[in-house]
Amino acid sequence: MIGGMRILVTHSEPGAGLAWRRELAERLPDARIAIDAATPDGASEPAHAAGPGFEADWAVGWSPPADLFERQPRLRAFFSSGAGVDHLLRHPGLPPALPVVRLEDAGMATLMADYCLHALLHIAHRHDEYARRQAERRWHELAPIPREALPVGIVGMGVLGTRVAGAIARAGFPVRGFSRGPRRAEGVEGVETMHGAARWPDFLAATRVLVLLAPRTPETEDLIDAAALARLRPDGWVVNVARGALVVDADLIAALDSGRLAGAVLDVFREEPLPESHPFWHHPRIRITPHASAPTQVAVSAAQVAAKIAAMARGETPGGLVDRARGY
Ligand code: OXD
Repeated sequence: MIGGMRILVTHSEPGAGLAWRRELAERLPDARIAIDAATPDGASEPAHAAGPGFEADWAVGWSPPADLFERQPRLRAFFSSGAGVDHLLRHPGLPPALPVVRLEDAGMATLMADYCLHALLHIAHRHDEYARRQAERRWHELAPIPREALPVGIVGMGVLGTRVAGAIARAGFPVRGFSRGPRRAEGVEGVETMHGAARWPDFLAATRVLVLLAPRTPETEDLIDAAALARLRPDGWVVNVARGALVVDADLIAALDSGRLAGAVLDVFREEPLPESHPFWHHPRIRITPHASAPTQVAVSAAQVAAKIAAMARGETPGGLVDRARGY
């Protein structure tokens, strides 16, 4: 019964709600799709905003307002418009039994792989050092770091982690993937996988470039602290494209200042936008991007969400259904 369904788009970023509404409407022409009036696009586009009597069957979006679930008591599922669902699982109003569904790849894996490869090639070809030398007008050639001297450890071997691991392995870097439970990097040649708390110290000790791709859960919060950083190979790097809360900020800075770590490439932060006063901005060994490693590809993602809604309406279990106890 797709024709009569009502979908609410509730997105905290201006412009995103309208884009989602447009793309979903193309794929579900018979559905009624409205933007939450309490979001920026709902406020600026009253013609597309949900009126007071609009009770949605499904909702899609990012960081919904605090009272969303009170206002929408008939929801059958919430679809995250991003890869992560921590913004939803920490929402105080989220009904405990409401199914939460996340995007699966939806075009993000290629972008994420590009971002991580770019960081690795930057490291291997010593571009950070060249940037410092350029500031001093120093002409001095450096030998590239051989790829075999840059073993990469990927934390989180879900859909994105597996695709990134494959791309990095194909580029010739030694790669290990770490996950909470047993998981095979299926079909990915050259990727060794490790799992479980007992293997964590060995995984870190084998890693020089730590790439974080795990979801934020109570288990992963503060996972990368002074003790974890101290286990990495010398002249290590941290590349964080997952969530800022995985890393203890002060411990990362201390490891960089002591020379234990060579550098960090950070795309995500505990507080976003990163506050102007945060020391990461000015640290000479930190490179920052504004949560830009893999922006949601709205057309591909809307097609995926439309297919998942159709599957759920038929009574099927969609891919990407979040296990609320595990947190992803
Ligand atoms: C995310 C995203 O979950 O940007 O961080 O998709």
